[in-house]
Parts: sequence; structure tokens; C-alpha cells
Amino acid sequence: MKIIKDTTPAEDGFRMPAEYERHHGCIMIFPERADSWQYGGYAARKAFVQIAEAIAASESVTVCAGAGQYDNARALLPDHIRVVEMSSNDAWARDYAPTFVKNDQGQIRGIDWGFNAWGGLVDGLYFPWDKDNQMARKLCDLLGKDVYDKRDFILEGGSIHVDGEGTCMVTECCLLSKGRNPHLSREEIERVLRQYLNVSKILWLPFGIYNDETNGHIDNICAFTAPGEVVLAWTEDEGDVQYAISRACLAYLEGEADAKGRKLKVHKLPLPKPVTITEEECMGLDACGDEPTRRPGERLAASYVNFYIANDRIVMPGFGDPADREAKEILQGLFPDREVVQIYTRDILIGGGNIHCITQQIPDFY
Ligand code: KQY
Repeated sequence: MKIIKDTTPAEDGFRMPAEYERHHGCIMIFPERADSWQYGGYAARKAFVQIAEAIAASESVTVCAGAGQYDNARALLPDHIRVVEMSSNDAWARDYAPTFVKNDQGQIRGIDWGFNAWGGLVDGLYFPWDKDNQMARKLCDLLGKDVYDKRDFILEGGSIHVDGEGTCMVTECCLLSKGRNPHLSREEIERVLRQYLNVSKILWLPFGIYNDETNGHIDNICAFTAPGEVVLAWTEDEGDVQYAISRACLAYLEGEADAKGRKLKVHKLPLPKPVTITEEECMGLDACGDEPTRRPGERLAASYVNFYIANDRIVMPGFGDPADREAKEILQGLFPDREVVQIYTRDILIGGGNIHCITQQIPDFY
């Protein structure tokens, strides 16, 4: 594996494909830490297994597990899912597995962004994060793919979405947050995204989902479903703080065009009713340092937008909410050639994310 320091993907003719383009497979990481996953992660691991199986019905899945969970992962996951022992600090493959880029010859390379647990010592969510930060490089080595070294730029995979045709979507609240790249201006951040993702237009939504502890990742509020089309997390409840947030994002999207000059078609994806954590669930979480990780009644960042697009399937969250069915029908209508599979993911939501956050696609390659 070569570590590329002197050129960028755009210079070398590589671009980030959209998630709805063909995949080679998917990477996941087995959950373990007891301050993220309640009651030692037993329930979360069951949900991860269900998700891995749902994706593996459509494309190959590799699950990384730390030494302490390797035997358990191998026992819980079916034979056709590859399990490799690899240490990490937690289980957010979207955020620190490599972002893959591809050229016209069908070759792929990874990008190794800097990772600092969503804000480092400013407002990061745990310390240390050194093992997470090594994952992109280790995974490129495992796959035999060269990797771009961009560790001097802090970025999580969940904070970008691309349409594969020159457009990238991000949120201002996340990419301009003080804990990531405070020394860079918005224009300088745009320049890095253009060079590394090989895009020509950046859409800056103002906000993410209310109380999303990632500083509002794009992948929880808005996602491309096709070139020129997005789903936006939506509520009609004027009493919900999310109401103004979703409207501000809609107003922004309606006033913008993508890299090809197309007006965006925005599909509203209903949100579940606010989901809050119970006292019993909080009691099942270890403290992080001296701090409790969550307080009873805290609102969790539940959103159906946090789905994964596999080759022949959409794997989406369910919350046991009346809106589960409507959200599933909307996604089925938008992805008529893929089977939509819904999985109850409260135990992942308690950890701070959902299906998209725990998966990373590897584009098809030659
Ligand atoms: O991408 C994400 N949603 C990760 C959130 C991390 C939460 C750590 N408890």
C-alpha cells in the first residue's frame, strides 16, 4: 500500500462515487465500549448483526472486531460475513473507515482524513481516538489499496454526501465547528473538498438534526437518492424545535442548484415523534471519564435519513413509531429497484447514530 502525500484525487483523476453507484462491499466495526452502548453493548451487537446480515444479502460485508470481541463476533455473524481482528476506539465505520475514490479505469484508492472524535478537546465525544484514527490506513492495507494522507484535515465520512456528478452536501454547523478545522475558512474547507472528492459544487445546509452530537452530520438530515434528488428529514409539528431547522434547510435547498445546474427535487421524509432516553437506559451506560454520557429524558437524534444504500437493498432504521411505515414507503418509492428492509435500531440510536453511521461502502473496483 502506498501512502500518497504529494497529489490529490482530483489531480490524479479520482472522484468519490455516490452511495447509489455499484459497491464491492461494506465495512462495519463491532461495538464494544460500555460508555457508548448500554449494558455492555449486548443489544447493540444484536442490532449490528441484523444489519450486517441485511446488507450481506446484497453485497459482501467485512466486520472489524477488537481482540476482546473477535470470538463473539465470529460466533454471532454468519460464515459469509468476513470478520477481521482490528482494534478501534468505537464502532463508527462511516466516520473513520476510508472515504473511497475511483477513477475511469475502475481503480479505487482511500482517503485517510484526520479523526478527532467529533471535535477533539473542544467538544469531542471521547478520548483517546488514536485507534479510530488508524483505521482508514489499516483498511486500505487490508484491501490492498493506496491511500491519500489527509490527516491534517479533520473530517468524518458522515459529514459529507455526494451525488457522484460533482456535488457534495455538508452542514455549516458541523464543518465550521470549532473542534475540527478552526484555522481554515469556509473557502479553504471548500477547496479541500473539491480537491479530495473531485466535486465542483458544495451545498452548505445550515443545520443538522436537533441535538445531534456530531455537531449535525449531513447524513442524519439529508441524503441524495439520485442525481438531482434528495430526502430531507421533516416534521409538520410547529411545537418541535426541529420544525424551524427542517424549514431552513428546505429554503436553502430550494434556492440552490447542483453542479450540473439542476434545481434539486426535495422529498420530505417524516421524522418519528421525538425519541428520548429512559432512566433505565442511562443507567446501563458507563460514565465517560467523570461524566455521565447521557441524562434521562435527553432527546436522541432519531431520523430515517440515516439509511444505507446497498447494491440491491436499502437498509433503514425503524423506531417503533407510527411514521416507520410511511418513511419506508417513501424510500421504497424512491428506490424502486431495491428492496427496503427496516430494522429496529433504538440500541444503535442510544450510541449516538444509526445505520448509515456504522457502515462504509467500498465502491466496485477492478
Ligand atoms: O456518526 C455518528 N453519528 C457517531 C456519533 C458518535 C457518538 C459517540 N457516542
